[in-house]
Amino acid sequence: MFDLFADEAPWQEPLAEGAVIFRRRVRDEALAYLREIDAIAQINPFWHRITPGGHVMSVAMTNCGDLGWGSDSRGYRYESRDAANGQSWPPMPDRFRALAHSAAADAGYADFTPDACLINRYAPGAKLTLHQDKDERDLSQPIVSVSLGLPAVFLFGGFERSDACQRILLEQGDVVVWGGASRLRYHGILPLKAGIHPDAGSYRFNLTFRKVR
Ligand code: MD3
Ligand code: FE
Repeated sequence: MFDLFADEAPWQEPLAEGAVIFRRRVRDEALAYLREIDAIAQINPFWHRITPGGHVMSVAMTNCGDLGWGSDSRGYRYESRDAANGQSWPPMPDRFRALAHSAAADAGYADFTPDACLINRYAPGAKLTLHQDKDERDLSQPIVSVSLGLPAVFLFGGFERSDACQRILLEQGDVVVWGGASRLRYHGILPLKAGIHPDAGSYRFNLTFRKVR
């Protein structure tokens, strides 16, 4: 079949105050992103964190950059070493750093210099329950996210866990900048629907760039 959308250019949509979605922004570079993720995971493999409540997270995680997000029975924190093997995190690839900086700038956040990149890996059924990201020191700094592989339904809520949520499909190449009034909104990911993606197989990956310190 002739693919009417094969040459579709990226486009952007305002999501909420302070939040912008850049649809398909890195779609043409997806394989390069996936190869960088593979190289990072060769050194610091994905593993499943334990929540402070004692549950094993369904999302597997690794990190790159100076700091990595972690969780154990004592709480959530950013750490300069991988608790699984005592190694520091691999450096943030130039491509990652440049994208985070340029997407933030295009959304109106100048000078975004992330020091952490959390890499989430979703297998079928993996989910992220509604939460706020508030372990970073300066909440005037945005978070930039990049979605790769299988699509997922993102839940975008309000400032209370019980507030109604918008449902937004995030697909390979989508980049979202979350800042300003959106920075403390509750959000999550519904259980991943099984599928085979031509570039990423049975997984979804998500990068989140953060300025922690
Ligand atoms: C909205 N990750 O790692 S990225 C996370 O797809 C996380 O793996 C999801 O939530 C994922 O913490 C969603 C989109 C995202 C990231 C941070 C946000 C949305 C956000 C911070 C504030 C508001
Ligand atoms: Fe989050």
